[in-house]
Amino acid sequence: MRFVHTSDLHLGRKLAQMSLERDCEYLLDQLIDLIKRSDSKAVVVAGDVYESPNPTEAAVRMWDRFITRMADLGVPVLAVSGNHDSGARLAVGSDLIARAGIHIAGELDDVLKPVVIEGVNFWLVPFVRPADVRSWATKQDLDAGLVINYETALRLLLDTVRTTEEFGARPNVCVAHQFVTNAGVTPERSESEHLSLGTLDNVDYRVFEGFDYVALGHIHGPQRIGRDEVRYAGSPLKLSASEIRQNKSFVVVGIKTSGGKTSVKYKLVPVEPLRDLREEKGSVDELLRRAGMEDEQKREDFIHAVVTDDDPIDVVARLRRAWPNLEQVTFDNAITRAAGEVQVSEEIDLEKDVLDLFGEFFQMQTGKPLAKDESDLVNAAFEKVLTKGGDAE
Ligand SMILES: [Mn+2]
Repeated sequence: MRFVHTSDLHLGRKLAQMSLERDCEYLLDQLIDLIKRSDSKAVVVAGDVYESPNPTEAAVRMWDRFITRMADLGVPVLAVSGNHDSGARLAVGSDLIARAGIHIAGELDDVLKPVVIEGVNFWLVPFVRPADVRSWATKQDLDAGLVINYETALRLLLDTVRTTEEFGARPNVCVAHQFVTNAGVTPERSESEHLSLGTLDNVDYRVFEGFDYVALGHIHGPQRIGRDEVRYAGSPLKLSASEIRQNKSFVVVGIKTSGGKTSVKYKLVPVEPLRDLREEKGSVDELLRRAGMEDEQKREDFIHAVVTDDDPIDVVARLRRAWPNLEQVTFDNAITRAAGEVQVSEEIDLEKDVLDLFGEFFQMQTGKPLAKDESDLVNAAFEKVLTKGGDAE
């Protein structure tokens, strides 16, 4: 059987204060096309359906339309709540809509019964904190110290799954939304994931031992963790500047059983964004020239501009006229380079001439000395201020 694995849709998220609604619709259309084209029998959404536990109305409508279209197609949806979602709100009416093939796990109770599709078990594990597992665990488990952090909490849950009769009966897919690592090595991360501080929330990939495929959500860059079959699909949209260089994709997973042996194949299918998020670096003149050569659609992209001029004027307004969806402007010039090398003397010599002091400050800020016309200007300004001050006394 074949299915598509995606995650981290973050419906309702904005980029540079602009709605991504059209972008999300465009990508959900692509997802549905891919499901049809690949003859997939299910679609997995591994958490962070929404950007927020209180999603916008537009986001709820989008998800509603998506699951309705999937139900009409007769292709089951297997979704879990992520750390951005409210499990209870995402899973509202889940027992009812499960009858239409839409399976949404938002609470721990959903974990212990698999959804069986075409002879494959899907175990849906919503994002859980150790405290959730502690209130679910038996007193014996707790006394034995089995739930002390994210890893031990998840291990207890999955150990329980592994001892079920169903687990031994069919190939097993686990759907989860956690921070999974290999021997404590941090995977490629991006700033839009909102991970908690520290590393106590990480879970070693070995807790998924015995599962034929682990469909993960949470990390936004597509990657395997520890083995090929433990995989982050990544977010299909670039959600922050830190994701500019990621290749966004959906995963098509194939599971085959013959002679009692299960084999898993997977393929990454690139996602084409409606509007890309890309970095453009150069002087303002260069950037404007480049923008002028782009067609109308390309100029709709989100632009992260890195400006190299030392004395740029009115940059944001000028760039926004060329690229209306300017995401952010940062600078890589003499000023920012000097900022890393600033040395502040411990004492300021107040005996020094005020123009000399200003000259030093200017050099610290810009990395170059005052030019003749600049120092004339500053001199004139100081003269004016200092004389006026004298008058006031
Ligand atoms: Mn996420």
